[in-house]
Amino acid sequence: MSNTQHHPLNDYIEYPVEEMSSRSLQNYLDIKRRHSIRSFSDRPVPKEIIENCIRAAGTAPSGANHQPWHFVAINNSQVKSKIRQSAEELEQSFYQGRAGQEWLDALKPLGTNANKPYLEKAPWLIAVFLQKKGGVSNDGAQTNYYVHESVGIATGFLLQALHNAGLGTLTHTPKPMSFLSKICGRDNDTDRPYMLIVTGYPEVDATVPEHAINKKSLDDIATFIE
Ligand code: IYR
Repeated sequence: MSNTQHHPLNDYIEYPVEEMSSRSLQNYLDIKRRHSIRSFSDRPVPKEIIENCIRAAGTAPSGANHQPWHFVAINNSQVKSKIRQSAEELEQSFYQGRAGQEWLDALKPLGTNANKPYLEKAPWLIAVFLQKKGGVSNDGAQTNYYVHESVGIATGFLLQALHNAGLGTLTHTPKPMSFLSKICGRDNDTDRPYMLIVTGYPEVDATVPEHAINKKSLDDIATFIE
């Protein structure tokens, strides 16, 4: 039987409009400082921080609240090395032509290449998996809904949480990513690799490509119908 009980919304906080205004601006200024970086320090980051960030990701809304995600957080050197090795092999063929010229041209301003030392150096890699089936109890049978949307939102929450905690982040999507299932001990039939998040302290000489700082203006990204 399904549980149809409802609870009062007792953890909602209403702020005065002026405070909403300053909070919305402050949040924009804070998240605007998040940049994808590719140079990480090997300084350790306590597991508890990663746990809290994954807890935050797990509060994301999802289709029928099925929470169709699984996060594998890795700080084991051998496992990170395996991931680096597999990812670099794939990236080599990507950059040597599999990507096609248009894609390679689009990546040029970022200066990326097949070399991924940060996959070993950063203290934590978080592999995000998407589950097409499983339901709330993750019994494997029930269909999950809007899985890409749900996992995308949860991954956004995770990036925001890591940034808010004071960590640098990189979203990494080696293609194809199926090697991650095996390395992370997930069943590829149920758990599809969605994204790999690299996190840790930025290296002191970390840089951000000019191209990546240029964000579209509000006029470009939004239309208001009043
Ligand atoms: N996965 C490759 C290529 C890459 C693709 C996109 I789209 C990017 O925004 C950045 C990189 C790599 O990590 O190098």
